[in-house]
Amino acid sequence: DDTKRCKLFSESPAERKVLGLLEPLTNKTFSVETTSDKERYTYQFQVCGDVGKTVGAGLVQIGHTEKKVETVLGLYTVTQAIGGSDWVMLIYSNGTTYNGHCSKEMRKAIVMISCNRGVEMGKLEVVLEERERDRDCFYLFELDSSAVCP
Ligand code: M6D
Repeated sequence: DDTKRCKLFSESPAERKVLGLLEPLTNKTFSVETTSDKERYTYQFQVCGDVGKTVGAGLVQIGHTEKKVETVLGLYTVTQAIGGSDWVMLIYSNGTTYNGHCSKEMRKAIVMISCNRGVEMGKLEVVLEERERDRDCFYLFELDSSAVCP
């Protein structure tokens, strides 16, 4: 079970079970490019696996400038998994710190995985980045998968 590579922020059997649902989604890099012409980024995501250059990074943001700056949005070594009847919310914390937002806290990524019986692994979508607040900022993503269906 490759979801065991995820380290839970606070280990519990119930949370482990939720995380285990995501096993069919492991060992695949999900990529999405944002099309806003002001700031264009590519996002890469894995369930409990490495993306980008930083060991432990489960979700990264890569800039489309010459330098291809890579920002860690969250580590799978600092995971939380919350499950409902037909969805799982996967949270990776301890990403690269902000310089001018969110009291310079570390970035955090939330991936909302929703039941869709029609797709084993859907497309990763960027929902938003919440950064106009003092604390608890986050990047939000969505993904459809039959893996979390009841
Ligand atoms: C950029 C991107 C944006 C983020 C911004 C924050 O590189 O990661 O998603 O909102 O950085 O800028 P500061 O200056 O707060 O680090």
